[in-house]
Amino acid sequence: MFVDGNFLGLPENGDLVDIVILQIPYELTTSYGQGTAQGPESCIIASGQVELYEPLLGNDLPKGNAIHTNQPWDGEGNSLLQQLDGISNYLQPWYAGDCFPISLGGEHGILPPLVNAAKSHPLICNDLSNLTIVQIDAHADLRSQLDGEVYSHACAASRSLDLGVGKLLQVGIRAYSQEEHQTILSDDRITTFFARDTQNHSTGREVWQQWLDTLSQLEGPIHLSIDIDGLDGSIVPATGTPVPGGLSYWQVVETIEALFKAQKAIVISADVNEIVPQQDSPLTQFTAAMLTTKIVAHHINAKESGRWNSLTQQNGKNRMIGTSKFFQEEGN
Ligand SMILES: [Mn+2]
Repeated sequence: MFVDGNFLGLPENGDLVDIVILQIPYELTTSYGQGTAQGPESCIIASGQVELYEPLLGNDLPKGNAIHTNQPWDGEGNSLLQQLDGISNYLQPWYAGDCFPISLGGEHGILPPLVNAAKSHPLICNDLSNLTIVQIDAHADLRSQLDGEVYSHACAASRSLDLGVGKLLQVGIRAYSQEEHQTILSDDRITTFFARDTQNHSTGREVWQQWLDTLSQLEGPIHLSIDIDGLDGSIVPATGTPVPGGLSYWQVVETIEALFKAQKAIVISADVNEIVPQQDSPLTQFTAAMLTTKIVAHHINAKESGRWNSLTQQNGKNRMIGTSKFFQEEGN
């Protein structure tokens, strides 16, 4: 039975939730392209065309798992800070450690409220220094501000580090300012693999292997943030700011594989953002849907191998309902 509006068209399974697809149609500061607010819905529609057979699992998805497609974030809030709080509160109930949340965006400005929501995860326990963010992106997103806006998508990684995130790994990076370059060089928490190095025709293979090795050595909880403009612009022409010279589809898949295979790490959540519905062809949103499906499959594989359960089984079903006001200024 195909269910319209559900990821992969899969039916819900009562109250059971193993994996939740969250939709954040947030668009406030995208500087160039328009249309990321329609991204999550377009990705879910495109997911209806993704093959359910997953070679990794040797079976069709969801392979006995309950995939819940949640109602989209309501978009309410009279100011940017209220909206960021709204996003954080929308996400937080799904960060109790008993299911795997995947957020579809929306612009990359969703990352700081997502990180804020992740504080309640049992493996984070309010200490974000435990958390590593792996960021696939064309842009470093390390500006201190863009056009005066500190919560711009161009500052998403900076604000996440400000919240206390312990480690940031970036790949695909090929558009950045001098300030961002300085930050990459001087901040010990940041490791950046530039696209110019990983995509080089003669030496790129070796650098790419170093990236995969770096991922395999990670420890502790991981959030994977895929800005789809990290892929080459030819594959994702409808994203907010398509950039040439980016990663191939298979490089992103290899990154997902390496991350979920890292023996001392556990991927606790992921997001796929900056999706814009492409009009002439569904390639952009279909690529996003394919990558989201790969994440789902790798999470199921991690669960089957016992690595997910062993780290979260102490947690019950007592989800906290968010009342966070983290992003609001005093007196607001
Ligand atoms: Mn980004």
